[in-house]
Amino acid sequence: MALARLLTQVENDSPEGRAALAELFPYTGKAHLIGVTGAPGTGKSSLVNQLALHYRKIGDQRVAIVAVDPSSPFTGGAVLGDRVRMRDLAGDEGVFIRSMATRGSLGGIAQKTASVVQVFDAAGYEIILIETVGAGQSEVDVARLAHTTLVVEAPGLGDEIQAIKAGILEIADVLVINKADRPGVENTERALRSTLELAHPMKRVSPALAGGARVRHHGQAMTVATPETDSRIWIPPINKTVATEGKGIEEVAASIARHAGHLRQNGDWQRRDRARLESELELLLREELMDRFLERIPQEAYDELIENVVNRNISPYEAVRSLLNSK
Ligand SMILES: Nc1nc2c(ncn2[C@@H]2O[C@H](COP(=O)(O)OP(=O)(O)O)[C@@H](O)[C@H]2O)c(=O)[nH]1
Ligand SMILES: [Mg+2]
Repeated sequence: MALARLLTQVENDSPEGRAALAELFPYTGKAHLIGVTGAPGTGKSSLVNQLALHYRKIGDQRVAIVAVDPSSPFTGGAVLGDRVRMRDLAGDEGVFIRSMATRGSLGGIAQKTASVVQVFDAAGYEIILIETVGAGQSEVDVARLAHTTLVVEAPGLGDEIQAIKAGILEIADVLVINKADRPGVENTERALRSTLELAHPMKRVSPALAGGARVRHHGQAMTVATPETDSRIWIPPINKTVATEGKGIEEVAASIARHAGHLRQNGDWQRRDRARLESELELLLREELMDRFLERIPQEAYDELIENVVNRNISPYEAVRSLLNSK
C-alpha cells in the first residue's frame, strides 16, 4: 500500500488501517522520535524545516515530519510555516510531511499521532519530527511519545512567566530560544536558566551546566548529584537559533544527538519506549472497554441516566454503579 494511503487508513482507524498497523508493528522501534513544542508563532515549523534539511544534508537520513496543531484554523491546507517547509523540501523523496487532521478529542489525536509515527518508523524513517502547539495536555502527550522533546521559546512573548506557569520545562530535553535575532533574547535566556536551576538540585554547583557546558570539580567531594556523579541526570541545554536563516541549527542537532546518546547509555531509551507502549496499551484498552460497554446499553437508558445526574437525583458515582450493576 502506498504510504500516503496507509497513513490515511491508520488515521481513520479503519479495519485496513488496524490490520496494517498490526503487520508493521514488529518493524517499529528504530526511529528517533523528536517532539517539538511551544507556543504558536515561536517558529516551530521553521525550526523543524531546518532540522529536516540538516539531517538530509549530513547523513542522508530519511526524515518524517508530523504536524499536529489543533489550534490552527485551517483545514487541509498549510499555514505559513508549512508552506515554506513544502517549498524547501519539495521533491526530496527522503522527506515525508504529514499534517494531522485534528478534529476530535485530544486523547484521540495523541493516539492517532502515535499510530502515524509507527507507520513512519516501520517504513524506515530514521528521524521523526513531531510538531505540536503548546496547549497543555498535548505537550505532555508528545513528550510521552517522543524520545527527545524540544521546547521552543521566543523573546518577547512574556515567556518568563509562561515557561514557569505551563510547567513546560519539566518536559523539555532541549530548550531552543528561536528568533535570536529579536531583542530580548538575554531576558528570555536568563529567565530560562534561573527556572532550570530551580528545577535541579545542583544549581549552586554550576549554573554553567544549565547551558550544557562542561564543569570541573577540582577534586572536591560532591554532596549533591551532578551529571558527573549521576549519569541519569540530564540538564536541558539552551540553544539559540534564527530558524528563518538556518542559524544555530547544527547546535540544536548536536544537542539532540547528545540526548539520544545519554538515553541509550543509561537505559532510559528502553524505559521511555516501555512507558510509551504501556500508556498506549492502557489508552486503547480503556477506549475498547468503553465502546464495548456502551454498545450494550440502550441510548435512551444512558440519556435518562445523564438526565438524572444533571437533575441531581443521583451522583455520577451512583450512576456508574447502576450502569455496571444493570449488566
Ligand atoms: N525574526 C524571526 N522570525 C522567525 C524566526 N523563525 C520563524 N520566524 C517567523 O515567525 C513566524 C512563525 O513561524 P512558524 O515557524 O510558523 O511558527 P510556529 O507557529 O511555532 O510553527 C513566521 O512568520 C516565521 O517566518 C526567526 O528565527 N526570526
Ligand atoms: Mg507551526
